[in-house]
Amino acid sequence: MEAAIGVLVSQFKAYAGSDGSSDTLSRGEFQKLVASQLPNLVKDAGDPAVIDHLMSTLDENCDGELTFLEFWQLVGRLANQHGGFGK
Ligand SMILES: [Ca+2]
Repeated sequence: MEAAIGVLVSQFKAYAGSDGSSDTLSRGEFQKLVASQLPNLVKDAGDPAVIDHLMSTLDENCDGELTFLEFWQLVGRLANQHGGFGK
């Protein structure tokens, strides 16, 4: 699990660092991360409407950027579905 957390953090930082603040994901950075890192777990990852919807459900303070903790909710949801844990 520690290795998995390390991967999540380093990948988040790599994508967050491409424009603006290196601590948060812009919409564009989020789209790139989802398309390349989560192509199977996120259905229709290439659809801009899917990205907009996900972004709006994750961006709790509605500032157009995802902090790690905002992004982390998606990891939890996907892992929950992947594990078949239900709601
Ligand atoms: Ca935010």
